[in-house]
Amino acid sequence: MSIGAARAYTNIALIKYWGKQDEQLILPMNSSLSLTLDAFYTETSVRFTSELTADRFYLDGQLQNEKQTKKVSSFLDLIRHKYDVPQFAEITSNNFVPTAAGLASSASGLAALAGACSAALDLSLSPTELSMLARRGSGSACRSIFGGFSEWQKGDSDTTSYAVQIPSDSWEQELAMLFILVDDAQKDVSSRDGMKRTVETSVFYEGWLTAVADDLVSAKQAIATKDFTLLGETAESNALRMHATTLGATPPFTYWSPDSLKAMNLVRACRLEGIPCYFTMDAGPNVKVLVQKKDADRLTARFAEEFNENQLVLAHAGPGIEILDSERSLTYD
Ligand code: 2P0
Repeated sequence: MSIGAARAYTNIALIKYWGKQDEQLILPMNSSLSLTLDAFYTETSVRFTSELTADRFYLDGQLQNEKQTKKVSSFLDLIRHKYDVPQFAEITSNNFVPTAAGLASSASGLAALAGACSAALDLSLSPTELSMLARRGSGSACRSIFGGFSEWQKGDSDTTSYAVQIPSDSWEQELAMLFILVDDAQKDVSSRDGMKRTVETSVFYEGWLTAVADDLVSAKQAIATKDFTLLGETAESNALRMHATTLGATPPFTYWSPDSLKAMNLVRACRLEGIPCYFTMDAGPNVKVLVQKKDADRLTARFAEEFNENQLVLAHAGPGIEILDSERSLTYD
């Protein structure tokens, strides 16, 4: 019997991953760049045992059904195949989020799972190898291996596509991100389905690929020179470009809801009022606002005038993956 456990924090992309060149290997069409955050994380323990005849997955204390276990089991199948492991596993995973507003993240979840498997099987992987492995579970998970800023270099094969930490002289410690949790009245399009539809059908996808390469250069320059305005403007434009591709898909779709627009407009108003801040959005209606730590309280107070306080969560830069004492983690059962 082998046991391992890990904690991984979620990350939010400032330059988005949007589209795959290889769906099986999860190789992206473009490189991306993210900030790992402290406010949302997942702790996962994995126990491989010959007592089981199928994987058993507990999420936040609830035993998951076969459909809910599929993504985890597919990842474990990969591990079993790659490392010649015959056993099934019991997986216990807990998402630590400040509210119950659907903020569970595949980035933190699959990164923690990869770390727990690596610990359980004593694989002695380097951070780069762990990033490659986490990528096979969920693309964005490869960036959560590292704290602070990380860049997922797209590569063109299983061993050339992984994240690296971006040197920043700890500049990320001066930044914060305010999450605006927005109700979603629409039917969800998963990020996996959304990016696939966009790559295959969007008349704007070529434009995205051209723009994102330049945006990445600008974002890295901004980090190197600690230029908050350049980083914020680049991230906001990049998010809008990603979301523009969904309107050019067949059938068209959008992740925006009326309250997403309200939050975006409030960010623009805050800038005019003298609070430098910039928004980004992912495959859902929530809006995330990049701000300097020194302005975070003012920004939060301004948003509290227009949104409920329980819709607002302030996050700061977070650490990379941590391997946990597996005995401790098993007490979450
Ligand atoms: C990102 N997103 O860079 C982008 C921006 C959503 C929008 O990575 O199919 O859950 O498992 O590789 O990592 C969400 O996609 O997708 C994502 P898969 P994943 O953060």
